[in-house]
Amino acid sequence: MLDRIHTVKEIALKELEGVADQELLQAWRVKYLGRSAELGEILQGLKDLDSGQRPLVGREVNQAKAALEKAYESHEAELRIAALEQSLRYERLDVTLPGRPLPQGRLHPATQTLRRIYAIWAKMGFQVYRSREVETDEYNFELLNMPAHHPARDMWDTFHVTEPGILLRTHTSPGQIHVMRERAPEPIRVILPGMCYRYEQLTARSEIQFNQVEGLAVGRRITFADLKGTLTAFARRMFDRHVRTRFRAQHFPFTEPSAEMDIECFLCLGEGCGVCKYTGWLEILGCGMVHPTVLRNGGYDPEVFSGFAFGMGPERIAMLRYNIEDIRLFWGNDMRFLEQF
Ligand code: FA5
Repeated sequence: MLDRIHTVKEIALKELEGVADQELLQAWRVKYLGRSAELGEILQGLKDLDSGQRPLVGREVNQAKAALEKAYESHEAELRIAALEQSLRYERLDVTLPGRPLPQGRLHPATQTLRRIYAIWAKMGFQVYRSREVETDEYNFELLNMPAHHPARDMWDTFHVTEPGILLRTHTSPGQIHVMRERAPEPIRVILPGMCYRYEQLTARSEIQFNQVEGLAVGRRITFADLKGTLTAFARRMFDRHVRTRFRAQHFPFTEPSAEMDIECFLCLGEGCGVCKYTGWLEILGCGMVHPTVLRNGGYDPEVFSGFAFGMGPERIAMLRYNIEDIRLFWGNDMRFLEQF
C-alpha cells in the first residue's frame, strides 16, 4: 500500500513537470487531487484496513497529498509568471507611436446657418413653428391669394404628385395659414423653417430642394415700420456688422405692399464688385404686410389685425457669408466641401 502511494506521488510529480498551461494544470489537479483521484480512494478505504496499518497509511496519504498541493501551487505560480512575461514581451505597447486621429463630425453648413438664424429670431421673441413639406394646393396657393389659373403661380415650378391637389410645398408660406388657424385670434410671432421643393433648372443659384425660413408677426397696429426695423435688426445680427439695408418694391400675391430686402455688399461695402454684380447690394429676402385676404383665410379680421411676413433662403445667405459659388455643393455630399465648415 505504501509503495502504491509513493508511486502515485512520483508519477504525479513527473507529469506535473510537463504541464505547460493553466488548462492542463487544472486537469492534472482533478486527476491527482480531485474527489475521485487515487489518493482520495485510498483514504476512503482506510476503514477496511486493520488498525495497525491505518495510521501509517493515513499519514502517508496526507503527506503525499500535501506534497502534491505544494507542487501544484508553485507550478501554478511559475505558469502565471511565464504567461505575464510572455505577454509583456510580445504584446508590448509602444507609447511613443503617434495616435490615430478620430474623425470628428460636424454640422452641415445649412444646419449651422439655420441655427444661427433661429438664435437671432429667438432673441427677438419668435418661436419656431414647423409645418408639413407635403402640402395641398389649397394651402400652398389658394389660401395665399392665388386661385387656380392665377398667373402668379408661374413664379413657382411645382412638383405635383399623382393624387390631385397634393404637392411638395414650393415655399414655407403655407405654414402661415396653419399657424394662423391654430392661434387665431391670439397675436403671433413665429419663424417657419424647412425644406421647399421646386421643379427648377439646376443652376449655380437654384436647387430643386432648399431651405427657407419664413417669418410671421400678426397683432394689432403692426406697421411697415415694424417690418423694416425688425428685418434690419436681423440683418445686422446675422452679418455681425452695422450693415445698411434697402427695400425694393416687389410683388407677392400674399403680401401688400411687398418688397425685397437687400443688404450692402460686404465684400466691396457698396463700391460694386463681382459678388454683387457691380450693384453694391445683395438680395437676401422677400417680405411684405400680410394681405387682408390671407389674414381672413387664417381667421383674423383685417380691420382689427395686421401683420408682416418674410421669407429667406438660408443656403443663399450662407453662400454670401462664406463666398460659396455654387448652391449645388450643399446637397452634393462632397466631403471636401463639407469639411470646410
Ligand atoms: C417666396 O418663396 C415667398 N414665399 C417669400 C415670401 C414670404 C415673401 C413671405 C413675402 C412674404 P421667393 O420665390 O423669392 O419667395 O423665395 C424666397 C427665397 O428662397 C429666395 O430669396 C431664395 O433665397 C430662396 N430660394 C428660392 N428658390 C430657390 C432655389 N431654387 N434654390 C435655392 N434657394 C431658393
